[in-house]
Parts: sequence; structure tokens; C-alpha cells
Amino acid sequence: MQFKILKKDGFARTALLETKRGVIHTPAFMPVGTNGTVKAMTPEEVRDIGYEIILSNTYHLYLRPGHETIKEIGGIHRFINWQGPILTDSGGFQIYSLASLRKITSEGVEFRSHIDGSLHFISPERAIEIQIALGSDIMMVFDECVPYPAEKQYVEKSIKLTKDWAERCKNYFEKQRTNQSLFGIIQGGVYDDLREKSLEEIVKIGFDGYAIGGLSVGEPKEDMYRVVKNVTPLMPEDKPRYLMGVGDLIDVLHAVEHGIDMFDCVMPTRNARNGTLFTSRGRISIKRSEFKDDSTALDPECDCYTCRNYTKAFLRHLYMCREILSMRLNTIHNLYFYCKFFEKMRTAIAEGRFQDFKKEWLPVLEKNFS
Ligand code: PRF
Ligand code: ZN
Repeated sequence: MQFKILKKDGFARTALLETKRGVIHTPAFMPVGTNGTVKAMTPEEVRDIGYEIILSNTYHLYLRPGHETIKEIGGIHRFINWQGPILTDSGGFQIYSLASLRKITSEGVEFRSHIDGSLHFISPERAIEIQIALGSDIMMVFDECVPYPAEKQYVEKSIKLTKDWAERCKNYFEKQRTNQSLFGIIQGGVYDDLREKSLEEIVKIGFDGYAIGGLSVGEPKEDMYRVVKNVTPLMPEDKPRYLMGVGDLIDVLHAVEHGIDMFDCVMPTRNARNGTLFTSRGRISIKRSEFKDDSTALDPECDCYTCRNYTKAFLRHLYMCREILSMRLNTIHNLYFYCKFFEKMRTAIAEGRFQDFKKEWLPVLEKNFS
């Protein structure tokens, strides 16, 4: 995997992440395909909107249908019919947010499945073994995502565990013959000194890219912004930087300003299914009665399939009737909006006008159109 920076504008940068399954233009947004599907979309639709990489979850695919099944069928790309790059999260975060009866030891995590209550154990080695069986292009190390709030003492112990596990992931990974890439994850909660320590330890082990984990877990925005601002200058300049689980576009603007290259979030897809739509005039809740007779497009500035063909009145109607097409049309639009936003942001960086781009978009993103 090669990472080529094309242009820097302040700390913001636009680059090419070249993988054997295709090039990713950064800053990049990765739609979330938890169960191997970006909800409501076919892979062709996701690709045609303009996405170059998707994220999937080791935890979910391990539990159902099982990584061995996916391996037998020819790997995740064949299984889900997406031939572009795929990043898999390691399962760490999902075990903490979904599984029950978690028992964390230095060996790994024992937990019960959120689906059927069955008992499982995942170690750092096992997390890599599963991701190798899946055959994703970018694998993530197995980490502990510390909840918020957490005592400093606890976080201090946790970053030691995350470091030990990162080492074990790297060692196991190096013994396998795989041409996949492996990213490290920095933890440390909202404690600047622990963030710095975690970063130093993870960078020392050496990975193909570096992620900031443990943010957007309920901490105040100013804490998230401060951590991103303090950590990014210490991250290797020549490797991709990934802010995990962050996708609010206001947060994205701040993170890109400080040199983050990759994002993932359920926000565009989940909000679409809930009827919250992003437009060039602000956020719209399509269920509102004011759209009952609205014959205009959702976003007159948008060229997506939904905006080219349907009225707000129809989109509201589909939503009120809980029609499947509502989720599809809304998801097409939100994913298109996000994709175009990132495209314009990359162009702004390339042309040295990222600050203008940020100033232009912040008020739009803060606004509720209705
Ligand atoms: N660790 C992992 N995946 C994640 C996170 C993390 O801390 C987050 C935190 N926002 C999202 N996804 N492995
Ligand atoms: Zn649209």
C-alpha cells in the first residue's frame, strides 16, 4: 500500500492511498457496511455514487455468517460483490458496545453474542486471524475503546493493554503470508498526556496507518477537538490517519483541518433511514408536515438520483408509509451528499482554499432547514 500526498494546505492534506484493489482519494469517507452491506444499497449503487472504499465489521461477520464461511466462498469481496478496497474494524469497539457479559483480561475478551447469547473469546491473534480469513484490504488491530467518562487510572491501564495487544497483532500478522495492510489504533481517552504516550507506543511498533480511537463516545466536542488537534502533529506524516467512528461533517471539517485522512460513520445511512437528510441549505426532517404538498426537489443543488426524480412530497409520503423505497431513496441522497462534500473538500485543499471551504460550509452544516 502506498500513500502519496498530493497537496498540503495548512495541516490539511489531500493524498492518494493506493491499494491493490484501487486508489482511494483522501480525505475519504467510508460508508459503513456492518453486515457486509451498506444498508439499503447495492454495491454497484455505492460505487456509482463515487465511493472508493467501504468499512465492514469483524465482530458481526464472525458471529454471522462466520469468517470460515466467507473464506470458503472466496473471501469478503466475492461474498458481498464489492471489488474495491474494504477496511474491517477489529471487533474491539463492537464487543464493548453490543456484546454482553464482557470479561476483559490481558489474554483477550470473553463475551456473549448480542444475537443468540452464545459465548465467545477473541484475542488479538484471533482478531487478526479472522480478518485474514475475511480477506479485507485494511485490517485494524484489536484495541480497548475506553468508555466516557473514565478515571485516569483506568485509562492508563487500558492504553498499556492496547499497546500489548497491538504488539501481539503485529507479531501474529508478520508471521502470516498476507498482502493485507494493518493499522494501529491510538487510545487514551480525553487525557492529553495518555494520548501522547499511546501514540508513541503504537508508532514505535510500526503500522501501515494510524487511527485515533476512543473519540465520539460521549465526550464534549471540545475534548474531541483538543485531542485531535494535539495528537495529529505527532502522527507520522507519511502514513494515512484515520479518525474512527466520526462522521458529523462539522467534526470532519475540524479533523481535516488538523490532517486527518479517513473517516467512517453510520450518520449518512442511519439518518437517511430515520428521515434526516443533509442538503446544501441545511438539515431536513422529511416527515414534517410542511412538505406534504412540496413539489420541489429535496435539494435543488443536488444531482443524485433521488433529487433528479422525486419531490419532497413523495419522499415524505414514502417515509410516513414506512415504505422500503423511502430508505433507499433517502440513503442514495445522503451518501451522494457526503461523497460530493468530500470531493469538494479535496479540491479545496488541492487549490489551497480549505479555510474558505470551511467558512462556507460551517453555517450550512449547523442549520436546520426545517
Ligand atoms: N476502536 C475501534 N473501532 C472503533 C472505535 C475505537 O475506539 C471507535 C470510537 N469512535 C469507533 N470505531 N476498534
Ligand atoms: Zn440528492
